[in-house]
Amino acid sequence: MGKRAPYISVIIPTLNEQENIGRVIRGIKSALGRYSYEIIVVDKHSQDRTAGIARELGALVINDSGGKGSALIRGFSEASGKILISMDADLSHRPDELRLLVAGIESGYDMCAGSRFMARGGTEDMPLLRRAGNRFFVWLVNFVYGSSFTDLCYGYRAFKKDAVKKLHLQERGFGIETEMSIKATKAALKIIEVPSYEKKRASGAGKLRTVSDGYAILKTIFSNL
Ligand SMILES: Nc1nc2c(ncn2[C@@H]2O[C@H](COP(=O)(O)OP(=O)(O)OP(=O)(O)O)[C@@H](O)[C@H]2O)c(=O)[nH]1
Ligand SMILES: [Mg+2]
Repeated sequence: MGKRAPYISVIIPTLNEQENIGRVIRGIKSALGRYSYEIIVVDKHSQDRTAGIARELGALVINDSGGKGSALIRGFSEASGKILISMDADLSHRPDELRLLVAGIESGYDMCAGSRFMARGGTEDMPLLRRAGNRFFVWLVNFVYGSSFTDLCYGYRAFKKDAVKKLHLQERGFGIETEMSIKATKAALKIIEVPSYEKKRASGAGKLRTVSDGYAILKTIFSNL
């Protein structure tokens, strides 16, 4: 991590991820070695050693009491890179895909979103109900907003910093990715999807609740009309 203003900011929301966060940060470091970058961990007052481990490994740790969306919004506002990347802390997102996300932005796109459902993408972390829900939401968003996404509720993405500012993101919870995609479409941002392979959460408990968070995502879809 360089001392100059970083080129890339990786923003990681965390809630009790002590078994995973160290490996994630080390993975980012080896993937981004030749770039200048910063790692911002936005932690919801984890009861475990998440914050301590992240700090020891050189990440900037910020506390935030809200949900995943709140953490990402906070992280984006604190970031000083030109390219901002959102990434989960549970090793679902492979650090070796970071360069592909960066390449999307360097090619001139405003948002480069990982997709599990395009050729060479995939997931090993999606039970049937969530898969069906995501598929329905992708269809609904494309139908209502005229977009052509292949994935929606997936948080491994890169943005041009100026583009994030234009989105005025508000979602505090797991609706954040849906909001990003809808608002990027409405703002006519240049969007590209790149294949991503989502691994199973390495350790610890997932925080998303399929039914209640699914309902929140549905509300997000209609509240942005
Ligand atoms: N700051 C913050 N981070 C959160 C919160 N909820 C989840 N996270 C983090 O957001 C990321 C995604 O959450 P997950 O629990 O992995 O959600 P998911 O991938 O849909 O669920 P699993 O498939 O079960 O892992 C992880 O890095 C979590 O630690 C929260 O309320 N606040
Ligand atoms: Mg996860």
